[in-house]
Amino acid sequence: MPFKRPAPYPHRESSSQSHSESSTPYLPPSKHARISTSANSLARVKLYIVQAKFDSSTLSELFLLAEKHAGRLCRDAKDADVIVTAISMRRRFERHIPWELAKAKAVVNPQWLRESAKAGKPLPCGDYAALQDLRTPNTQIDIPSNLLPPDPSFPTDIAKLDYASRYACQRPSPLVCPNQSLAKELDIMRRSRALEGEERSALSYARAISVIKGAHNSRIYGAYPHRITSAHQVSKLPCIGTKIEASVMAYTADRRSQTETILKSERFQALSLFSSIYGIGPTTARKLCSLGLRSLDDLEIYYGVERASQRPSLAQGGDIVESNEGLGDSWIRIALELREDLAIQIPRAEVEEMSRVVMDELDELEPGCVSTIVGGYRRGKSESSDVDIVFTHPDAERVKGLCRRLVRRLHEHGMYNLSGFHGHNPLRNTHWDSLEKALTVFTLPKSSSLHNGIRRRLDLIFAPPEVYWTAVIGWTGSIMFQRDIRQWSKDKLAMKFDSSGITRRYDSKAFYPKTEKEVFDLLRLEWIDPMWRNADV
Ligand code: DCP
Ligand code: MG
Repeated sequence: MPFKRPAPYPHRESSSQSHSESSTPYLPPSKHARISTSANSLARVKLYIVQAKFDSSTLSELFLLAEKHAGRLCRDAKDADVIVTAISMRRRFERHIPWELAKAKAVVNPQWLRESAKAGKPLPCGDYAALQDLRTPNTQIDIPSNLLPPDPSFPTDIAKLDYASRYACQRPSPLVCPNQSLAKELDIMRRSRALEGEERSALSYARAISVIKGAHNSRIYGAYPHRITSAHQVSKLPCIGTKIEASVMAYTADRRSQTETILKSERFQALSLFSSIYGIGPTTARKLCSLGLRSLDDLEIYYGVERASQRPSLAQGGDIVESNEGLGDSWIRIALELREDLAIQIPRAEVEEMSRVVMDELDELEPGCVSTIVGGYRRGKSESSDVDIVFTHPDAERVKGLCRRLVRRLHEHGMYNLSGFHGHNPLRNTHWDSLEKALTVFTLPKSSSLHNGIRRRLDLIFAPPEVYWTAVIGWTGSIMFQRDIRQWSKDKLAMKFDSSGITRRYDSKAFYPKTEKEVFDLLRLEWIDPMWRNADV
């Protein structure tokens, strides 16, 4: 349900408002914007929130904050001192607020409101400026509108999707489906097969999970409930063989987990633990197990890692590693050191902040780039295990080598600890494209309001403009969704799809759809919004 904007707050500004400067200078991003705020009083600030690009939960969070802390929530941007927006591109912003007006206001990202509310006073707006063009007025690049995010994003016509399709890219898969506990149960079985190197079996489970994630519609289950309760329902689903069907039935009969034995197994626990370390895949995990290792202590001794208290911390701005392939054991030692940080999930606000910080650096290096945060974040996950961002520039020539330059710059500015260019990631063996990319470990700088010192995994992917949207689709995932786009393209259209482009198989002719929707059109697929692409658990 769309979030309803509350009625504007009554104007609490008093006529005796002081215009004295606050001890923290409250600097608008634009020279033209002069905001009268008395010392430390957020309650005097008049706010306007541009609703575009916010999801409903963020919007309700912001309205609640504004209602509680700000002086007034304006109906019209021209009455406001501060405009809060998630939009960062001028072209797109201008669809909502005239540019002349924007130049006279402080235009900030939502973090400004969160932090100001926390601080109980308006923080300097300049640190939270939302629009690149207001910060760098001399670097105007004409970005073709097709590279900007769709606004509003094209609605998904759920009724047109096919719940019983064999392909995840034809089914609407929500983040959490009515059969989520069953999907999780099957995912334990999938993981145990994957850890044991039984890839075909693991894929069958992944496929069954994606079918269950997508098949939550009344046409299959009856009006209510949408939970699988009978063998008859299961028999209507595609891609579920007799063995998995038996597991599904056993689970649905009494909802008792069949996976206790797996979870209790010492081997499963050790393999899961080892493969949770970045860079260790199932094969290495099994090798370590066969050497009799079972715990982290075992692993640390085996790799000669010092105890946590004695370990030297990876210095800020550590080495740039051109590829982790030749690193062998030292890569694992580094990964062990990072383990605790990388296990902490990243909230959406921090994902956005990381993207903003990186984009600012990139803008200094090469003005006019555009980017999309992809991966689980784009599919609506409240927390992510890493941050994936796809970048491009309207001028394809400028994309070449940009990844390396950006990583160097982040390194110089002390924002990352380690980076591998095109490094082989054993966990991502099914998703390797020819795009320039850097798999980095990043830390928000101290100047960031969300600085917390936690090292985060950050994947930077650079695509030429003509394949920007295929890259965005491939990296948005989920894994089974994009895997089935590839399968569908091959089976039905004799085309090859991956993040680096779409080609016709028989003559290798390349296609360059101009928007994300055009990719779906070209592949003769109904449009599915990223929120409905959660075909994995
Ligand atoms: N991907 C893929 N095949 C893989 C791994 C990844 O197609 N084997 C694609 C789809 C993923 C995207 O790349 O959605 C990003 O991969 P992540 O591993 O970062 O996974 P997510 O972002 O989906 O989830 P999270 O990072 O929160 O774990
Ligand atoms: Mg991710």
